[in-house]
Amino acid sequence: MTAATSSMRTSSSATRAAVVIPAARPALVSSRRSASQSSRNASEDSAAFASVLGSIWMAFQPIVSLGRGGAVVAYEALVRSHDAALSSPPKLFERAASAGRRLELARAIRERCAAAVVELPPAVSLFVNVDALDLLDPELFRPDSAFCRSAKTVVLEITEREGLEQIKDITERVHALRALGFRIAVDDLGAGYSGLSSIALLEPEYVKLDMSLTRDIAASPIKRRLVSSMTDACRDLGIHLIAEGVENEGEARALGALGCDLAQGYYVGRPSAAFARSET
Ligand code: G
Ligand code: MN
Repeated sequence: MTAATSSMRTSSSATRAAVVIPAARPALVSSRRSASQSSRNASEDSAAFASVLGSIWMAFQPIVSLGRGGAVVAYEALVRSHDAALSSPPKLFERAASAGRRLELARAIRERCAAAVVELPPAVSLFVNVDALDLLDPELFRPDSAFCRSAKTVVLEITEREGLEQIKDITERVHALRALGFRIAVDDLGAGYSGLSSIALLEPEYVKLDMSLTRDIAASPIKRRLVSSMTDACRDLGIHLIAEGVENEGEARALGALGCDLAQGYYVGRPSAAFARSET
């Protein structure tokens, strides 16, 4: 087992008993469709949305250790669609939200991730993107689901963290996920929305640095200083830092020299349908 994958921190939260998760609050997860919409429209929607669900597939991008000769320690699961009109995840999620089926799409993605976990090489984890809204879905907490049965291998990357502030019992929900065996990552730290407070809120095992900090880091004293502060803080806190969007050797070397232990990006491997590292 690698250093990164064996390092599930024994936080106090991990040892707590599972808490009971209340049903999702309708105001945050309800469909946009009005109750008066005809059943004919509903069945048309249903058929159309089934084809959306049928179009999705998962790509996997490697996360490697910079210090250990580029060994793959994990993959991030990234949703893709065979439908050209839904080519990016935001388009796919917008389409699902407008049909009132966002949670259904997220569940389908998690099911595919659970199926992929069994194909992973030994001691390699799977990072799965989870929107703050998904933390309101009772299905995410159902211990006998295929996804929860894979929990020890899965790191939940919390995205769209603005929504976390609306979830009053977020701490209990994160404790419940840890009790199920999941680890937590804060995604895109340094992107538009400030994420520092979500490190305190979520006490993650991993933090992912947004690719805007990675880009041309060797030539930027300010970026190097910021990342150096983050590597120090993360080392003190027992958090693994992952640099995203590493596109060339210069960025990989600079990040490694600053003490960043893990990297993801086109330089180390493109997203691919198989768990194979595709060198660029
Ligand atoms: O928000 P998140 O970090 O989950 O987004 C990952 C996205 O970034 C994916 O869509 C992936 O295809 C893309 N990506 C992965 N590696 C790189 C990279 O090295 N450069 C750029 N520009 N994009 C990348
Ligand atoms: Mn992500």
